[in-house]
Amino acid sequence: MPFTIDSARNIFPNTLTADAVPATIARFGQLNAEDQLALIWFAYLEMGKAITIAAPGAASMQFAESTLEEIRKMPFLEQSQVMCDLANRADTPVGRTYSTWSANIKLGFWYKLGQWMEEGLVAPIPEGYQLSANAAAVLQSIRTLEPGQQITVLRNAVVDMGFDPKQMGSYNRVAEPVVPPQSIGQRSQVTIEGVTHPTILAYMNNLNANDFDALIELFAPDGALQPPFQRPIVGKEAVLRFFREECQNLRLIPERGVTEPADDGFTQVKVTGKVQTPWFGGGVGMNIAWRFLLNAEGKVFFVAIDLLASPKELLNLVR
Ligand code: ECH
Ligand code: GLY
Ligand code: GLY
Ligand code: GLY
Repeated sequence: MPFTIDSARNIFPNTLTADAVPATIARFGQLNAEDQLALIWFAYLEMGKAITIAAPGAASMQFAESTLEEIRKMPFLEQSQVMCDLANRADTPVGRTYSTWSANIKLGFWYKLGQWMEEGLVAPIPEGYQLSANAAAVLQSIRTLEPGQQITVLRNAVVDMGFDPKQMGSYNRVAEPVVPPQSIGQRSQVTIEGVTHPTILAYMNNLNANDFDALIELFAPDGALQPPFQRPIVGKEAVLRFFREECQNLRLIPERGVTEPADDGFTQVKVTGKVQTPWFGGGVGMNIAWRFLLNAEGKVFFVAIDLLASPKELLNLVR
């Protein structure tokens, strides 16, 4: 039977993903807005003792600047209301603007608000704020996650805020400009124990070099990419847009893998290793699996990127 995107999602079914992440996010989503904001504040402060976040670049901050200025000028009560409205996904002008932003702009916006909260320019979480029992339990489970899982929970919480874009009709997406790809001479070349397929090596090397135009040519026209805990993004145009909006300056450090024949002349490849985000650099190595299904022409028909349950999973290459 020929592969479909749906059947491709099940290759290497023994891969153990970090299900604690979506579980935690679901519990977080049940909390009221005040608890959500306070919980993130506490988690962010605690995590900040162990890992350092990089300041967002000016190129991404420019898009949030006028909204940030607007908020800075408000009285504390209004500032708190704006933040609660974002957490509540309320239909407000700020909530609508926020929804047009890429993940990095949303993160940069909160990064700045967090700085201003520390400096006393934006309403703080009230001193002595008592989390509800449920919120305290969610914070406790975040503490037990490994750093790569903690930052994934934070990122998802931030990405989910704002007015629901599905209810907005048509609007222009706002993302930071695409940086030029690294020059050929500067590029690093990965090596992967057990994997020599040129498509896989080129995938890693092109993504590391921000060469999204070369990267997308490795995909089949109807190819798909499934980011961690998300539905597949289908078709070259949508995948290229995702690369340009969300995948700049990542560092992929694949370590090992297996290559096996599949039905219809397809090839399945599982690779495990680390990924670093520009937000935390070498400070956080996420444990990742890539599950590739290549078609008979050697093009990517499907690739899933999974956040693994534990470092032990890096060695799990069984089918
Ligand atoms: C404060 C309190 C009030 C409320 C809020 C606050 C601020 C919170 C802030 C949070 C900042 C969080 C950040 C998180 C960043 C996480 C980044 C992650 C990146 C993961 C990337 C991966 C990439 C994988 C991929 C690979 C591919 O091969 C294909 C592409 C792709 C405190 C004020 C809210 C400031 C900065 C988790 C895994 C490998 C799929 C992308
Ligand atoms: N500081 C990391 C970024 O802007 O992506
Ligand atoms: N990484 C420290 C904590 O949140 O527990
Ligand atoms: N979206 C890329 C990153 O957060 O690092």
